[in-house]
Amino acid sequence: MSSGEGVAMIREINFDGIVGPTHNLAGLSLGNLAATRNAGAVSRPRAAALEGVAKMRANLALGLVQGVFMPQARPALGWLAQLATTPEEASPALLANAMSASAMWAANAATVSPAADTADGRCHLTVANLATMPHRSHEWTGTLAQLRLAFARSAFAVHEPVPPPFGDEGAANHMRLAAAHDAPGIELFVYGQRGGPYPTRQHVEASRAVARRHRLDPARTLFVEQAEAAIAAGAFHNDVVAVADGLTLFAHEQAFADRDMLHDRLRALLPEVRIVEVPANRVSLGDAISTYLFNAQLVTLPQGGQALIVPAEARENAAVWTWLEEMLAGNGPIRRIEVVDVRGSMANGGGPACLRLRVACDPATVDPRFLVDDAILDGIEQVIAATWPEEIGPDDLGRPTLWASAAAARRALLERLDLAPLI
Ligand code: SUG
Repeated sequence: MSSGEGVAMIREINFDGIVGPTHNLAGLSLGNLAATRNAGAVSRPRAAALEGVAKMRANLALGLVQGVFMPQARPALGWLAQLATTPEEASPALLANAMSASAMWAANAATVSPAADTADGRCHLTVANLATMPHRSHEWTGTLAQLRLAFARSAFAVHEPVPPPFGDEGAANHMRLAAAHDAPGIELFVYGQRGGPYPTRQHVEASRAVARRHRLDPARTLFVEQAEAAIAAGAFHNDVVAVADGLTLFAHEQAFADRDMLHDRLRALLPEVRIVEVPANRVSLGDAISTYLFNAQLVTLPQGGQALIVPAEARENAAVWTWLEEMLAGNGPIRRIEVVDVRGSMANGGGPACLRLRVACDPATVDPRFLVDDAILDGIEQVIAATWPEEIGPDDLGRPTLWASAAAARRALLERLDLAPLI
């Protein structure tokens, strides 16, 4: 698709969700071990949001194209109204579900199929219904409004969520392998069938519906079952145990229910695929999940070669870091490791890859208000530093003063970025 005259320049844009002013640790996600472990602790929304901005700056410094998504209005008044209640009258449990800043994890905003994979040559996005977790089930309306604004041009098709009960958690359960962002790829949809004691959040029928909507070539689309052991160990999304970019699949040995079949099918469809697998006897599923080794941003650098952007927790674990150093010393496709500190988000089980949605498209076709450079990030940083709450404890969630200050902080950011239509 061309943005006008001339040839379209397809780049991968990482859209990061800005950590919202109500970021808190209510422990709402069963099966997300970090979130459960930190339930009831005091959060630091301002520090967490500034960490997110620093991560975006690090991406820009690598020469990547960077975008942003805005926090959503919280408490979620419309959702509470549908439940015939208000922030003042809702039970503490319901109110916590209306106060979550979980829209920051943009990897769960939508599933994206670039134009090169779709029958009509448009880039398709299906907003995720996030139906499994109550606190996430009301995100989609705000997300849809935002995506319709950011991707309004005819180069894109933005779809409403697939209907519940078929849970869909978006790009966190989707991977793409291709020689280039503008070359036809293989799309992998990872779904859960069993999760031990935990819910499976991605239903295969949702994945199949997304693939049909996006008009993908069935011959180049794979539906892959996630391993029950991985979900039971805390991999509530596939992107906690696997990530793909270009021709590289980086995954834990125990990520998939039938690893051998997946490897065979991939090699048959894409002989040049590079499978970088971390064996369980080097890094256990437990270590992989507690460090978020695989919740890394695997990116192709403009000068060529791939970099893996890992959370600081990966450097602090001897087994994980030793494995990464050995990988770098070898002859694999990943030539560089970058470390970012997103501890505030990690406390809720959201690593570097959770915070971003990848969209491969011509940046000229995106609403420019959603694209950032260092100067725009300076402005975002100023608003966060001046208006985001410093701390939120469990008792604060019910305070009208917090609802008012969070609303004012969000409004200040939207006005700063000329995004008042989203208010
Ligand atoms: O859905 N945490 C999120 C983390 C999402 C991570 N995203 C990806 N893996 N792509 C979740 O479990 C915790 C919020 C709370 O408990 O308040 C939370 O929703």
